[in-house]
Amino acid sequence: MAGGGAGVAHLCGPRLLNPAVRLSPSDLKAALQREARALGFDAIGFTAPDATSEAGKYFLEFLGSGGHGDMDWLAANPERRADPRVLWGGVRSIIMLGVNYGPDDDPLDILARRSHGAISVYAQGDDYHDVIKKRLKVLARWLATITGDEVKVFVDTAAVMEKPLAQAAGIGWQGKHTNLVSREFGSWLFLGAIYSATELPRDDAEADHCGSCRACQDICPTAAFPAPYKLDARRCISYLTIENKGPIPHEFRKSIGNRIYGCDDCLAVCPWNKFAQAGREQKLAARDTLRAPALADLARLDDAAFRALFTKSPVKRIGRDRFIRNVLIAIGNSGDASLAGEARRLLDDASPLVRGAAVWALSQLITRDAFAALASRAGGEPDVTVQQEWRAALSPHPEERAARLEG
Ligand code: B12
Ligand code: SF4
Ligand code: SF4
Repeated sequence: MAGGGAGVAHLCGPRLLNPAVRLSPSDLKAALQREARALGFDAIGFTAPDATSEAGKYFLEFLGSGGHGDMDWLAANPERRADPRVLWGGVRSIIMLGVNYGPDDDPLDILARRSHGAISVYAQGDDYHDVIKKRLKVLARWLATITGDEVKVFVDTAAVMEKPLAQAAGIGWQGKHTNLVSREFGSWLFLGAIYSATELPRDDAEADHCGSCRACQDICPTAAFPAPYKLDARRCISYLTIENKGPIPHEFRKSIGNRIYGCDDCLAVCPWNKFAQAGREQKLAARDTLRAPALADLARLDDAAFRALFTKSPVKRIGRDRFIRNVLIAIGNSGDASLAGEARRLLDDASPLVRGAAVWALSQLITRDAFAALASRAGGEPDVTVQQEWRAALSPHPEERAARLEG
């Protein structure tokens, strides 16, 4: 997933080297592999900072096309992300690590239960940033103690292209859906990186094993792939439900279905998942409360209840209002008239983001006449974007009208 904050930890080991532990580079690499596995990492690979120049070029093209949408943090200092040596001139080796978070059921099953919300697999347990970063720090400290050289650790939030680096380190390849696919773990690896000032022997890069398959392209509900290996994040449900701060564009509302936080479709459909195994880290395992929460319950969350339900979960990052916006889109798509009362109640919410989504949700669940009877409420609405939602919902051709308003 994505994140904009600083994710750098500088760790430096003692300069004193114990001759007893002075290891050859290949012995050091083998020892690191053992330590990593003991710490709970499922995959480890080694590469060099010059390994991803091609990816850097594609990244700059992606920014040029505007594919990053409002993720300004992704576009900030692009030269640092495109080339690890610009981020840190002292880097000599990059150690890429993966943690398997394979689900114990089919993540697509929940999509048919439309009165329940689908939270993507990665967000049903504790926040992986916290879980993985702690381990990366322990491993990096271990390395720094042995070598005396400086190290830095990154997971997700820093200017690091984790997927191309993981491919260069042999952990997997970037599939046509742009995520890293592993022959051992399928689509379900979280990634993290250690940059080290020590020279270490690099691994061979993994080759592309997508072949003629295009299952991930075909299943995408919002046609977010303009071409294989290229994602337009602005169309991706993960971006729309997590990164996007404003109203969800009308064009995508129906395709979102009951996905209330992220999306797993392109990952789940990959044939390489036949080799996947359920993750072994309990902290990342799905909490029962987050596997298929009822939309009716979620719609009633106030700020305190939202924070309590999503303690330590990545979902907490988007805040209650954005989350309820997503829940309302799912309510509008549920076809469940018993949820209309929840949408109606949220017409009076303090947040304009929530009120606007409530207007749309209600318009999807009650008859045109019943909705038109509420028209007088539109006049009292102080917020311009919510007024637009009312106008779109009351027009004879709501989606057409909404497209004109957005255009
Ligand atoms: C920004 C971001 C997002 C954005 C944009 C996603 C994207 N694909 O770029 C959004 C919000 C949409 C997102 C969604 C998700 N994310 Co995210 N995200 C990131 C983040 C922070 C940066 C990724 C990035 O640099 N994007 C910019 C693009 C240009 O880079 P790229 O994806 O590598 O693109 C390459 C290809 O397009 C290729 N390419 C381009 N043109 C061409 C042409 C040809 C011919 C070829 C061969 C290649 C090629 O070159 C580009 C550069 O390598 C990373 C963490 C990190 N620091 O790396 C996590 C990360 C990628 N996300 C992750 C996850 C889990 C997800 C989701 C699955 C979450 C969910 N369930 O909802 C979805 C998946 C959506 C998808 N299909 O990608 C994991 C992926 C783990 C893995 N095994 O790959 C990461 C690595 C986080 C982590 N630390 O584990 N994410
Ligand atoms: S995560 Fe969902 S919306 Fe995004 S590219 Fe994959 S299938 Fe499409
Ligand atoms: S679904 Fe097919 S095309 Fe997509 S990443 Fe997996 S193997 Fe590659």
